[in-house]
Amino acid sequence: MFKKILLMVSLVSAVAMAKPKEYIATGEGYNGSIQIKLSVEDKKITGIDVVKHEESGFTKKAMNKINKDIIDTQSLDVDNVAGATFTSDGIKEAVGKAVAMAGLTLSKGNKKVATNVEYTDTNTDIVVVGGGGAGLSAALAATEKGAKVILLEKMPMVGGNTNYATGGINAADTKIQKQLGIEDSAELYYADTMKGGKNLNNPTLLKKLTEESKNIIDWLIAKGTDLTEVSFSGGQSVKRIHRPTGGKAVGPVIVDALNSNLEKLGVDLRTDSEVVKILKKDGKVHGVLVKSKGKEYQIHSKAVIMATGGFGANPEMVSEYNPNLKGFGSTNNPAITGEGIKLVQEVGGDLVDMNQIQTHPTVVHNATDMITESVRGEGAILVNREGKRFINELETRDVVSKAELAQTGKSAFLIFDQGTRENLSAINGYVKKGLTKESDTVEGLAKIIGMNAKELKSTIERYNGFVKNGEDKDFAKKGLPREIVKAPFYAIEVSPAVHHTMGGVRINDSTEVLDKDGKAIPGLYAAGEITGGVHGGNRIGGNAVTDITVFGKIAGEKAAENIK
Ligand code: MEZ
Repeated sequence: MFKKILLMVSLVSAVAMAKPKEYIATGEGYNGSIQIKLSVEDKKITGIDVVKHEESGFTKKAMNKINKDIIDTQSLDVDNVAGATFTSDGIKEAVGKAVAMAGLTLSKGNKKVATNVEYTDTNTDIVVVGGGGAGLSAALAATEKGAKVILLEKMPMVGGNTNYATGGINAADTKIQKQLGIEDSAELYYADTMKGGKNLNNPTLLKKLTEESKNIIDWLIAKGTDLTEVSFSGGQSVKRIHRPTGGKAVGPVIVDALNSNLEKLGVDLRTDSEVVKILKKDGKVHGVLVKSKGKEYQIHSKAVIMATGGFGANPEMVSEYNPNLKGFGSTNNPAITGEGIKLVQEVGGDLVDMNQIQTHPTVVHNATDMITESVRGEGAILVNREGKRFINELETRDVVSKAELAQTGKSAFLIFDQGTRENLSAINGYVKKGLTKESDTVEGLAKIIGMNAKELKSTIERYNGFVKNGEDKDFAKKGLPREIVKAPFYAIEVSPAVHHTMGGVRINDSTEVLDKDGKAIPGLYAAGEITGGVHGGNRIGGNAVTDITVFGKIAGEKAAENIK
């Protein structure tokens, strides 16, 4: 009996000894702390689990990749995941601390990360090129219609520019607007957008966009997207920009929801996979040539959907098409470099409106961080260096950008209060990143930003009077949600930077790519910022997300129907 107990005790302790040791530590990510659990066995890292974090859902893949790379190389000298730099750094910081607790010595030098997937030539029904909002919508819609889809993304993770979309998604006549008592219609939405686009928008595409907008909100919500609030954005005559609860950034929420649906359906998603050629034979597109991990292979398909985005992060292409923008910064994801547009051109696709490039007026001065238009929608004013307002803050982006460039120093200051911050959680991210200056008094704020305190105070008091009376007597701004009264007060110096390329591939309202004669190229579709015509000469804030999801979904559905 005694022997039996002894045997059991030693078995239990053997099991206990075999268990890896665990260490908990935290690092700072983009939205807050990231807590990890490091498992160590035989002086080696055997596991890294993210226990708690506040990062956007789309960073899940980035975290998994960093963790895997650290384990594979037993080193912290691994590359950050592009587009998720803060998250990558946060993980590394936490792992570094846990490693120190464990007393481990890690290898130095960026060892080559082992890659286990090597692709070879293959067949599918539809290839979707680009894993941003348009590509994810297209892949999901096509899969739901029964097509076999391969989704290719050149970056290590999905989301593209959509991961950066903050303000929201425009839609008219939606159930949410009705619940909130906002009267709107597809016709009014069309009229606002056509006016904002300087009457250069393609009427057929715009009609489709505005009519489908309410359905896309229903579709996105059905896929798990949180959209409950509606606010003002520039150039809109009613509250129309839909966003997640608490004013969270919209893009990551949509990417997360669509990506989760694709994962559930088991769609073949290949990251780090760049398309270098569209294959076309006898006038018909039949696949793509893909470069992945230094090797090329072909995917043969019945249709190809191009959803690679615009060219806002390609300064050469921007200044080639619009020399006035030479030297401007960009808000775009570094992946948005326009190769997809060139690939479509190579197979005969026509381009439209290529010189129509938009700047966003509130980008941190001399940096690339976009401060969402919703900050103005929620009550911020813009003042110049002299402390004076100079424009209706909710004018269209071209108008506000131009007015800013005419001020001393070619920049302006966004001024808002704690009331605005409390209604827009995106601001918490700006504060955490150190983009804001703040003070408990207007005078204190003026001092910090080097502005005449008396002038700023009198501007704010005058503006608060307009809010009280419901009329902006200086600039006729519509939407005066709150006075600037609640401390602390905040300022961010901003100036315009390239934000959206309105031109691109010519399509019809079924998203078929058209050639110079206006004929559809069989088997080739395009959706999202790679296309041109929807936004005309100036895109209204909140219309990009509508564009990518409405036309992404149409592309997936049409391609799936047409291959039957
Ligand atoms: O549509 C946009 O680009 C948008 C709403 C940006 C923003 O200011 O948040």
